[in-house]
Amino acid sequence: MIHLISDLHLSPDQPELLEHFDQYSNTLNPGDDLYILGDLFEYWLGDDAAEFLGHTRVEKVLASLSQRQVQVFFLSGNRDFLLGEDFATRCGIQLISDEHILDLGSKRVLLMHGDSLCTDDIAHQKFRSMVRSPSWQSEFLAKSLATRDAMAKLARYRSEDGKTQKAAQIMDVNEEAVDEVMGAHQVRLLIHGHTHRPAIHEAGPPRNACRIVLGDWTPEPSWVQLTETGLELVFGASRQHLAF
Ligand code: LP5
Ligand code: MN
Repeated sequence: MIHLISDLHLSPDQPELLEHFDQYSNTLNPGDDLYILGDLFEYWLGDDAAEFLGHTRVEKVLASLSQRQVQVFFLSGNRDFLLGEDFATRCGIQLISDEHILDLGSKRVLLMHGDSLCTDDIAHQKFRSMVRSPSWQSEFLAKSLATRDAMAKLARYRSEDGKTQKAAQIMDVNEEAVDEVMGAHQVRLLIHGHTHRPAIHEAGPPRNACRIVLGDWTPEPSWVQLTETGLELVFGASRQHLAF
């Protein structure tokens, strides 16, 4: 079985989120695959900052999954794009890139975090291209943990403040961007997170495409279970199905 989650936004300030993740992890079986589609963490300052941020227990939960033969794949989000190979090695997980193709044999599925699809949000796309550049990242990672933390907190404050002034539509995906990326990868199924608007969007002919949006984990976990014949999206008390 393939499982997909995103947007847990784990933070030591909200220990119940890690409890939920631990409980969810224990429901997965040996041989299962877990895909984390970004924003596992509230924010990430680099792999040398796990202890500073109070995330050592998260490493243990991830490591115990790989010890139980559950393979974990991680695709980073706009909060944890600085998560790297050191962390992955410590936890026994595998990093995958945004726009990852999951090949089910009979079906190819495109996996993304989703923020790159919000192309109407010009401020975010500018911020994204800055912080995703290798030169910006190496400069940032060379700073002290205290400086990085102060910068991240300022960015978080500015982001929350900015969102109060943006229309909801601007913070959703742009349909043309969705069509473009699905066309470029020749897929009919896209699964992403980021917007925290869990849903199954189906586009009839001529596109015959489906876009699945994962939910966040507040107040309850959200996930997708995927097989070759269909999927189930769970959020809150809602369970939605899609047959292929
Ligand atoms: O994350 P969320 O849900 O609040 O909003 C996102 C977009 N915001 C972001 C910014 C992140 O929240 C910040 C993450 C911090 C990561 C820590 C490491 C890196 C530190 C970086 C330090 C510079 O992605 C938001 C979208 C929203 O999703 C919906 O799609 O609208 O986009 C923005 O808010 C764009 C803003 O322009 C971001 C402004 C940040 C300004 C940073 C200036 C800080 C300079 C510090 C210099 C000392
Ligand atoms: Mn996000």
